[in-house]
Amino acid sequence: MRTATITRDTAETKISVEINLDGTGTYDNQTGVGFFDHMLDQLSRHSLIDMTIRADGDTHIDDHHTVEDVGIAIGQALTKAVGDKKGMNRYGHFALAMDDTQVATALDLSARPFLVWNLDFPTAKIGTFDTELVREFFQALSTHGGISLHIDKVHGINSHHIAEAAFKSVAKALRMAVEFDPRMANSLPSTKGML
Ligand SMILES: [Mn+2]
Repeated sequence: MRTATITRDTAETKISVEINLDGTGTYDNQTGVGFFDHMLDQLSRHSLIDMTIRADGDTHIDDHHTVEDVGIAIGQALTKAVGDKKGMNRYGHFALAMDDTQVATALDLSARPFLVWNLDFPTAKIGTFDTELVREFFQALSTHGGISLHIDKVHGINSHHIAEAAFKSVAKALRMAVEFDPRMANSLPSTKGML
């Protein structure tokens, strides 16, 4: 089983993340930010990566530090859990439809972080949640997970659907990328000799 545990303690947030890449999509995510928990649950459920996440952050200010730092910790856990990447697909993509919305993700677990963000929201808030934090989360995940992460909104008019389709689309693409390709045997998905 490819598992990792990360704990991260700063003056702004205290976070623990446990993941299992070879899981069944079982989750227990409690960050103190309700909408964000809903998104993390989607990330786990549709990637089949088991996740247990706890965050105690300075949400009396706003949700920014908590969302960003959970992104950092999940990224670090992912980097640790994929190990040497031998036999792994490495690439993943998924165009996900949700009612009015379609979000397409293409990603590469390349260890070369790069976020291409082509997604906007019609509203600044989803309930009390700032929609701009969705980008902050994926920026942190990309940087600390070593992911070339391209997220495109194809269309969509409802902010809740747009955010949720983004998380689900990334989840499905991650599911593909971390999966083993039996024909690769134990070789590295790169001609460079390292990844
Ligand atoms: Mn929802």
